[in-house]
This record gives sequence, C-alpha cells and structure tokens, in this order.
Amino acid sequence: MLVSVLSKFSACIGGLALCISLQAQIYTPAPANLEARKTFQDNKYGLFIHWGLSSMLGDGEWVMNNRNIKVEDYKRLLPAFYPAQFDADKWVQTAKNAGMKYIVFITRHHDGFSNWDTKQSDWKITNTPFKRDVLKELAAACKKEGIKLGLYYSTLDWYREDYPHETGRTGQGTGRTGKGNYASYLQFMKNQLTELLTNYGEIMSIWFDGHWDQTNPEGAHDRSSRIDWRYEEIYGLIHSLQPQCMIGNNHHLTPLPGEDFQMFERDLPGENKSGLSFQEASQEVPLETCETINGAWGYDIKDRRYKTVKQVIQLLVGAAGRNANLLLNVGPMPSGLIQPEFTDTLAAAGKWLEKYGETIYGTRGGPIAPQSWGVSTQKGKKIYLHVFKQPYGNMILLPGFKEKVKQVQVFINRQPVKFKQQAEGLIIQTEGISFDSADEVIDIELR
Ligand code: FHN
Repeated sequence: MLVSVLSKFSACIGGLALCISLQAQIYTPAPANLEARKTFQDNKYGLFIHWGLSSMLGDGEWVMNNRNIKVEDYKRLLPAFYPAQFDADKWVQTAKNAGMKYIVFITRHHDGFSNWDTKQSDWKITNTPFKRDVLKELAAACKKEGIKLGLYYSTLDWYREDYPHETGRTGQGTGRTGKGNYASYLQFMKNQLTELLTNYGEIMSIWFDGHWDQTNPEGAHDRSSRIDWRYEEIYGLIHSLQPQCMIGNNHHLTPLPGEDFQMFERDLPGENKSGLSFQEASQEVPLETCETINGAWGYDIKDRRYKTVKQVIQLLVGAAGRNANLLLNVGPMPSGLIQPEFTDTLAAAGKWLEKYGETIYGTRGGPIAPQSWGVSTQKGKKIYLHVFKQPYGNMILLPGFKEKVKQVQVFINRQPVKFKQQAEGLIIQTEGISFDSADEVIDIELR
C-alpha cells in the first residue's frame, strides 16, 4: 500500500516559477509480505538463472550492447532458438541438490526478449520454433518441488523504441532512431507485470534491474534518475495483485519506498569490490547478495572462471554472517542445459549444506561482525562461529559478550571446546581444532 501523504507544494516567486514537488510516501507492507520476508531470510540460498536468446551467441547477456548489434540484426536469433535440452524439472533439481530454496529466473533481460507467452509483444519465446512457455513449465516444476519462484524483470530495454533510450547510458548502438515514450513503455511494463503476477501462480519476488541506465555511474555524487519511473504505480500494482510478493530493485541505491528487500551485486553487504555497492545495507528489509558461479551472468562460452566448492560455501556463509541471502547465478547453455562444471560444484556445496544446514537456514547474522577468521550466525540459543582460517593466536574473542554460555563444541563432531567468560567478553580457545575445511563451525550454546 502506497499512501501519498503530501502530494504537491508549489511556490511562485515574481515572474519565476519555482515549483517544488514533494512526494513523501509511506509504505505499509501487508502481513503476508512481512511473513514472506521472514521465510525469504530463513531460506537463505537461491539459484539465479540468466538465460534467453542472447545465450545463443555465447558471449554473455550484454552481447547486444557490447557488440552494438542492431535490433534488425539481433532479431535473426528469434527463428533460430530451439533449446532442445530445456527441462524445467532438471533446473529445479539442480537448485534442490544445491540446497537452494528458491529460483530467480530472467523473464526479460535488457535485450527485451520475453521468456514467457506475453500478449504484449511478439519478441518472445513462444514465437521461436521452440514455442514453449518456459516460465509456465518452470513455475509448475517449482511448485511441484516446493521451490519458491522469483522473477527478474529488466526495466531497461535495448530493443523497444518507446523505452527512453536517448537518455540511457547503454544500448546506444542498437539502431533505434525514434523517440522514447515513457508513458507507453510504462503501460507495457504494467501489462507484462500483470501477466506475470496473474498467470504463473504465487510469485516470491519481482527482481527489477536497469534503473542505473538512467543515472550517473555508481559512486557519482548525483545518482538521480533522468526519468521518473513512477515506481509508486508499478509497486502499487504488484502489491495489489500479490501482496506477499516482495519487490527488490537493483538500482545500486538504498531501498526506495515500496521495496521489500535490498540486493547487492557481486558484493557482500558492506563490501564494494564491484564498484557498484556504494549504498549502505538497510537495517529494515532483508538483504541479498547476487554473484555468479563463474565470471558471467549469461552463457559465455569462453568463461572458465569457475568458482570452487570452497568459494561457493564461503560466499554463502559470508552472506549469512552478514544477515544476507545468497542468490548464486548460472547461465545455462543455448541448449537449455546447465553445464556439469556448475551442477557438480553446486551439488558438492549442497552436500556440505546437508551436514551444516542447521548453522545457515533460519539463522540471522550473529553477534560478532565479520572478522579476519570468518563470520557468525545465530538462531535462538545457538551461536555458530564459521571459521574459514585458523584464528590468530588460536583464540577467538567475542568482545563485550555477556550472555551465559552453557557449552561450546565443534559442530560437526561435538568435540568440546574450551572457553572463558570474563570482563572483556567470551574467549574461545581453538587449539586442537583443524581448520583445513571450507568452514569449521564452532557451536556455542547459551543457557
Ligand atoms: O546488467 C545486469 C547484468 O546483466 C546482470 O543481470 C546483473 C545481475 O545482478 N545486473 C545488471 C547489472 O547491474
């Protein structure tokens, strides 16, 4: 529910009209939405899937922009797309084997191609020789397996004439000569979102991306948008169609009114290795880090920067210790298959989760901020120290820790661990514990 508290205040001085428009909005999430946020945080781990026409070129999902491919030429991909090995059940099984609880699927990326049977455009999967509505199949497979489904939706478009491309930072080489018309584009997006939220069952989230196309680069002093996206209309529509559906917008800013979670791209909250994460982590809404299992989001035939099992585990645990989820991406091949390098790594990390899931699912960020040795998570009377490397001096200090501790053990084998509670805090002694694994978990039980 978005309520306009103060709509407009206009002041005119002499011949000069100074118009100040203030629109303060208060968003009250529905009870179902608050519940969904909690479940989302408990679930911790999801599979991001970047896939579509662009996968055919094997050069990442930005290929249309990066190679300045004109719309007229890019269109030739449409009659060639036939992902013979697409199997929604297999995708869902990959997520399940990985210990993931949700999937976020690209319904429409920046090339504007719709991966469902939209009535709003001919530029869609059901107009390829494949003809199938892959979103319908994925939604059914997710429902069958109890996997939640979120939908990525690009607000930026390199294909349509009505997207305000003249002011965009990207997509300048795709040959559009007409004038953008945001009113028309907005209506198009609203119609598409209505389809997505009406015909595909319960949707966990809408994951927007593309706002940054209309701003100065991340890190600039002025990050205001060149267009008024009218998010209050878009977000209001989504929340009225499915009140539990969470909205996130990858604008690389702090959350705007109406948004239900905050994402960080290629960064854990508090980091800025990507150069995209100048924004602070919200204390109000759930957090999510998205990262990719190799170097690219969409299929890139040359990309062999495969993350190891250890890296994947530490990424997930690092996110959990910062009170965030991990949305880990794969870019399936043009055939629709997810390559074995990815499924094997995901499954191996999933095996780790079978043993250590208790220390991740349903937890929140623990009482100690991330340290050089690792992070902490917490659930009820349990605190889990996730130790990635041998702590300096074989000792971990939790400064100012006052709560009474019942016992401390190595999580995996219940080996007792020595500890002392004194004025400086809780001191855990780690000699005798081996720190060779991706994450050695120390389990602190409170009284
Ligand atoms: O441009 C996209 C990119 O292709 C990918 O979808 C990522 C995922 O977070 N987001 C955008 C860049 O911010």
